[in-house]
Amino acid sequence: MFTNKEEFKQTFLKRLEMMYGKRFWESTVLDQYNTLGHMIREYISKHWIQTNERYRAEHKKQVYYLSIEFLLGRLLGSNLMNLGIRDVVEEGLKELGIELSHIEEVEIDAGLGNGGLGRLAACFLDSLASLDLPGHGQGIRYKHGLFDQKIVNGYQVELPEQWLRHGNVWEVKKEDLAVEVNFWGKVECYEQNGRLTFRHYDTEKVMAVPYDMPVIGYDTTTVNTLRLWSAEPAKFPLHKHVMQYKRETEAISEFLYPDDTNDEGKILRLKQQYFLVAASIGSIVRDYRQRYGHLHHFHRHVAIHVNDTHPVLAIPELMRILLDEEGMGWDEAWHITTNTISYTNHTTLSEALEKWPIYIFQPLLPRIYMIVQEINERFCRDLWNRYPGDWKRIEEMAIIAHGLVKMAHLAIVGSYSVNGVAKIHSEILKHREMKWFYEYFPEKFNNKTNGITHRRWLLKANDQLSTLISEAIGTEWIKQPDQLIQLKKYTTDRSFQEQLAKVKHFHKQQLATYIQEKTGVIVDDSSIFDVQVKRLHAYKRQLLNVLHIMHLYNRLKEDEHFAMHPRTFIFGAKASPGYHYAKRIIKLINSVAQKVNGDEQINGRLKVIFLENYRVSLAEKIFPAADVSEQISTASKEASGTGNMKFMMNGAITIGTLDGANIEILERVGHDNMFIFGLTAEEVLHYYANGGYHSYEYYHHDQRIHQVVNQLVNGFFPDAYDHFEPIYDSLLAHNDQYFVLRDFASYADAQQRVGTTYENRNKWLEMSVVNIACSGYFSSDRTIEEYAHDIWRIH
Ligand code: NBG
Repeated sequence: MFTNKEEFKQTFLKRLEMMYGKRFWESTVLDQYNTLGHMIREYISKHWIQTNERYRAEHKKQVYYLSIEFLLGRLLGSNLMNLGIRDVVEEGLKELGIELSHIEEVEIDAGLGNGGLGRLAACFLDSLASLDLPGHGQGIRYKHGLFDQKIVNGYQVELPEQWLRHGNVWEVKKEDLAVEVNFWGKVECYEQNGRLTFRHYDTEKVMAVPYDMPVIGYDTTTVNTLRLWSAEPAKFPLHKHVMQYKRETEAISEFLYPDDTNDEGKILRLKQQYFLVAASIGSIVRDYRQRYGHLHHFHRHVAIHVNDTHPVLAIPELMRILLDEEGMGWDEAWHITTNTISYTNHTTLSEALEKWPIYIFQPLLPRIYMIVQEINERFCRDLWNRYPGDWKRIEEMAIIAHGLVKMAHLAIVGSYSVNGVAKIHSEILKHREMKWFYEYFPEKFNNKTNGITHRRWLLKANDQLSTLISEAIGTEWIKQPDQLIQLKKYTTDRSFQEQLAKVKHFHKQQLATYIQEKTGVIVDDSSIFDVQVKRLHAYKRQLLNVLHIMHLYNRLKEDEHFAMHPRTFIFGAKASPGYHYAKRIIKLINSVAQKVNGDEQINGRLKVIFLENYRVSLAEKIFPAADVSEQISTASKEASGTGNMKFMMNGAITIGTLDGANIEILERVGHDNMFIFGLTAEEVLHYYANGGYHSYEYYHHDQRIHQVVNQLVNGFFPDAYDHFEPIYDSLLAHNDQYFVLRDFASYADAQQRVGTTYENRNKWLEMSVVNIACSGYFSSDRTIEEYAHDIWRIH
């Protein structure tokens, strides 16, 4: 299409005129963005087709990654980079008088996810394509992704997100590939040719219409597919009001649920889950039938991965197709299903374990419910044979019990692989949360420590650091991220350190400018940028961070000789709209910010910034500018974390607990290059088993704690007089479930070490180099290679 700058310019101008019927000088940035997007689509279309043809011709086993969330962010920049045409395009545009970066900024993030789980899915797609692996995503094309967050008077306000308002250049609607999905209705059972046959009738039909997005690998011609399903009315039913039917149907793909731990709006949520699953499996099976005719060897050519329990209905849905449509017997259908499906667990928080009341499940999905019942009965019978008389165990392990369908149990029973997302998390699953299942199915359990795509999070987000690395160790690391380890040679190299410092400072200046634009606050770019960005959740303990900031502020006020390196504490976090406690923490951060930033007496040594609407594109600006990475969850609670890896890869030093993947970061960098504090998971779990601890004692005996906790309620924040009482109560009256006060002293201590270490510039830079050097392991390429080899068996 174009091979050099001149050709690019000509094509671009011609395309723009054709698409918009105007001259280049009349065009808007949005016109230019869309033009570029179309050019890229055209550029890759041949490879997209060829990739699919090659997979067919070679009879490659295909992986389908089913996920209720894909947190993609912006695509223009990463697509240009992966195609290797970024420079040509950038230079060409420059000659036309436009900055590529301005065009990139008009793209609205595709925010079809809440946090870690959704972003992991996006990183995995990037790695699959970049490693030339036949793996595709299937998800829901929500009309509105995760809400836009505004901060008004320090409070979070949610606005509907509208990523599709200017259309989506990356997608292709494939109306001819729509799949019909059935809800409600009745099931009849009759005998045909000597076997029981089931018919689901009088159903409400919804059309699932696929929109395909190309997933472009880095420096390869592989283009995989992310298929997002949109709900549209099918045949209008007679008995229902037409408008009501239309509304109810479209509601299915209207909103992403803004909660990453538990779910509301039960029926709609379950509808979304079945919609995703029925559409995905329907299209996978249709495609498979065309290629192979029958489904007897389905599991040899197809792997279906369910990302957390949300798509777990894939198990009974595949059974339904094999039994009712293919006419297979139960045993064969079960064999195929349980050799096709694999499952990842992403949390042990009990409030997040999905359980559906039968009274909701059964009427909405009557045939699926029958199949789940049968799976449950057969499983319980097997348990009875293995543990005769052990009623308690069987009751605990059953898929259906006490009026609830337990989705995690269904996932384990109906899949061949169950994995956690970091070593400690997988161990907790095996030995605590799912210990009976581990005892029964030990061969299913395994660990796959999460990763992040170093292409977006280093190569794209931090061009300057990438160049510096390549100048030092060559460019192999881009294809083989573990080669970053070569950087270890430069740990004490002064000149390398200085260049690294320069890169960091550049990004800090950029972020400081952004902060000033957005908040009006001027921050010192030579201060320590200490960052905590992630969803707001009690267990992630943003509160511990804030209380410590309040303590620092108190010291600065009380002791004019108190010496500390100036710090800028930066937060970014969305709270689920119904999670009132989390929203109060956001207000607290903003109240502290207001107090601290406006106080001239402390002479700018402390600043607190809350950046609103934290999302992928903002994250790309933040990670490269961070000095300190806050990973301070209550040990045992954060399954893995992936932000921790992004910080590390950009040279930030972690202050963290021994939780999730922090532990594996520590294994690589060692205690000299990380600030570890707080209770261990074992200690935390021991406390829980013994009724918790006495937070009052810490409140009474530690003067610092006493002071900051009192300040929550004594009028210290006059603009929020009663607002922080529930936080105060959570710490004292409710005995501090997340051990904030218990870990306070240890955290304050570690923070002090951070401050003094930073003053030793060379030592700090040395640590930074080590962190970058050791970060290659956390590339999602490594993770995906493990999934491909151990779970999916694809090449
Ligand atoms: C999250 C965990 C994180 C983990 C991501 C990705 C959910 C349900 N879980 O610790 O809390 O990094 O999943 O695995 O979003």
